[in-house]
Amino acid sequence: MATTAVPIPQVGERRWWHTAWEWITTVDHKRIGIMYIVTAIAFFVWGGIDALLIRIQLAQAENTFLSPQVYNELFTMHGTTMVFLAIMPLNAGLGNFIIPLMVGANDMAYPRLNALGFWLFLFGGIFLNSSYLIGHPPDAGWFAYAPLSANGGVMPKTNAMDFWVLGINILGVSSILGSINFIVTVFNLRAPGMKFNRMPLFVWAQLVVAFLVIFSFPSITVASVLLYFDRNFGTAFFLPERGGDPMLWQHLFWFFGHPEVYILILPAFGIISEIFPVFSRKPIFGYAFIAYSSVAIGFLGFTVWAHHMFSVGMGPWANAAFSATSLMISIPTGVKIFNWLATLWGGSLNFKTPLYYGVAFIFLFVIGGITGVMLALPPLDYQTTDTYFVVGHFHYVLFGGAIFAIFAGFYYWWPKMFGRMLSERLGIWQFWLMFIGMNLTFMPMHYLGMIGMPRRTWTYDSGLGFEFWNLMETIGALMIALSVSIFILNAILSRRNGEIAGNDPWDGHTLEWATTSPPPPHNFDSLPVIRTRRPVWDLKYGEAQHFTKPRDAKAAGSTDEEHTPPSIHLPPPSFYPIVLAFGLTMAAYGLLYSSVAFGPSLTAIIVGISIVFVAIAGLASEAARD
Ligand code: HEM
Ligand SMILES: [Cu+2]
Repeated sequence: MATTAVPIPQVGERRWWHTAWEWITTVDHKRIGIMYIVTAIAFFVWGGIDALLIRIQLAQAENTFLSPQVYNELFTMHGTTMVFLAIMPLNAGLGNFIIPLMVGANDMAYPRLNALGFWLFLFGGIFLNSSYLIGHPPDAGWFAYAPLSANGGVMPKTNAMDFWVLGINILGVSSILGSINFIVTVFNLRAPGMKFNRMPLFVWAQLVVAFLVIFSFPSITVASVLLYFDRNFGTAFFLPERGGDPMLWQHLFWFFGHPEVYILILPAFGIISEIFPVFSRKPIFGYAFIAYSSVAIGFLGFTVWAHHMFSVGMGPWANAAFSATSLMISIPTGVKIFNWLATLWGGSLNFKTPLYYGVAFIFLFVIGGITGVMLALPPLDYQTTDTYFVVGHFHYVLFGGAIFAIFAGFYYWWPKMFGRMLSERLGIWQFWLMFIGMNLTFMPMHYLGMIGMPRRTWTYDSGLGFEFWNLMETIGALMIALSVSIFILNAILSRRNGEIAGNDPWDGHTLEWATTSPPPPHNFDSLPVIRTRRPVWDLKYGEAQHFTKPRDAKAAGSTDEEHTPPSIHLPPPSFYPIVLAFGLTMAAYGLLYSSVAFGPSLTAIIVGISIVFVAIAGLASEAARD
């Protein structure tokens, strides 16, 4: 069995298909991480185009730019794309690249499972979006409320929501596999000396997220399979006219849906907890409180789901109980905010792009958190549910929270991933455009919601006082689009001729800064001794000192002297993960058309599942040779 990676052909004889084949069969967590991130950025742009179309439609009263049906499709695909194809895989991509480096491992625990997770994500995303070309895009919202989604005689029957059901399940398998991998990696592959209470806070956050995925996704899997049965096999789980109960859908969906919002935001908390200490040149304040409050949020996150259902008539006792648990979540969240502020307090702040995004994150996330607490009060929720107030709330947490932290993470880790810096100048431009654009887009939504503008309707009458702020929101959305374009430009320019980063451009604390940028396939030649939470800082300054003058970044922590690479066992590349993902997706297409063309569908299902089994056998036999 191979002990190092496949020999890389000499530069002259490399063809593009060599490179493509290497990426298709790669099991290296760093390449998989990059593929996750690049794919997710593409979907982020796609979901952003959906949003721009929605905003153009709403820019004026009584606009007819989009039809009601297309409007429904766009807001459904926008939400589904942003949640499942943008933020989740962006977090998974950063986690994939950074976690093994942070814990001092050579790779993830199950490298081929890792590749499978990526290919399932890519194919699941293509599957969902192929609905534009060969069917009808899902149109019942990202929450797919029954009975609407079950076609209970309300809508003409199309396969739109079957695309949603099957796509979500492919993506669910991907997320669960990825989470198992994160958990095993963090439990088993930490470097000697890295106890749990020395583990970086980003790793803590991702660990909690992995558990949330494993415990919450089964709920949506069950719900969506039952929905598929209602839609295709005449069952009656959610259809009242057949004796079913649409509230059952809401319970099952939100039992997944609320933990899901923490799946989206906890990695952001982790990113901020890494960036603040480095850019204030201090240890993190309240390490244990930040780590354990993530765990507390994870637990409490499973007790609040029905705060999305206050107005469906659960009764005062249930509403009171779910209101109380929801309010409790603000305690561990507030604990984090105070610790972050205390980390910045008195620090010697190094105001670079990651810190800009980080500080903005605090500001915006607190606004979203406060409107969340407001919505957790049933009397206020009665007034504002299904209005734009709610849309304002969740965009402050998702855009101001998750997306701002992800951009902070990009500017922070990009040099590690690609060996070159992103431009500070373009970064600051991008930041201000995004910050102003984001507030211009989402702040007026609170006001519009308060004066009665409903969400999920394709247009509004003139003379209700909605016109001015809707137009401003559309202008804000265009600013965000410009800002994202600047980021993409920045990324391309950095690849071409960005400043060479060096191993440790930010004077970092954690292990990823102890290796080269980008790291070699086996990650580390040697690891520093881990006696504290800041092993790389200790290496540079000794354990006692907390404040020192910033040193010349280029000279920092260089471990890249000439050496012969040690013989480290690296897993061989494998073709089977992509084959397995392909087979499963083919079976999903079969299930999609089972009610219109039974014969061909059955064939696709049988062939698809057979491919899955062949791939599993292939993976198993590879392991035997290993
Ligand atoms: C203090 C913490 C929070 C509380 C108490 C809270 C409370 C609520 C409540 C009561 C609703 C339902 C409003 C309605 O539909 O009438 C809601 C909606 C929502 N929240 Fe939060 N929230 C909190 C934090 C978050 C975070 C951190 C995120 C995401 C990162 C988030 C994302 C959402 C989303 C996406 C919705 C809308 C779901 C939909 O209808 O499609 N919330 N929140
Ligand atoms: Cu919730």
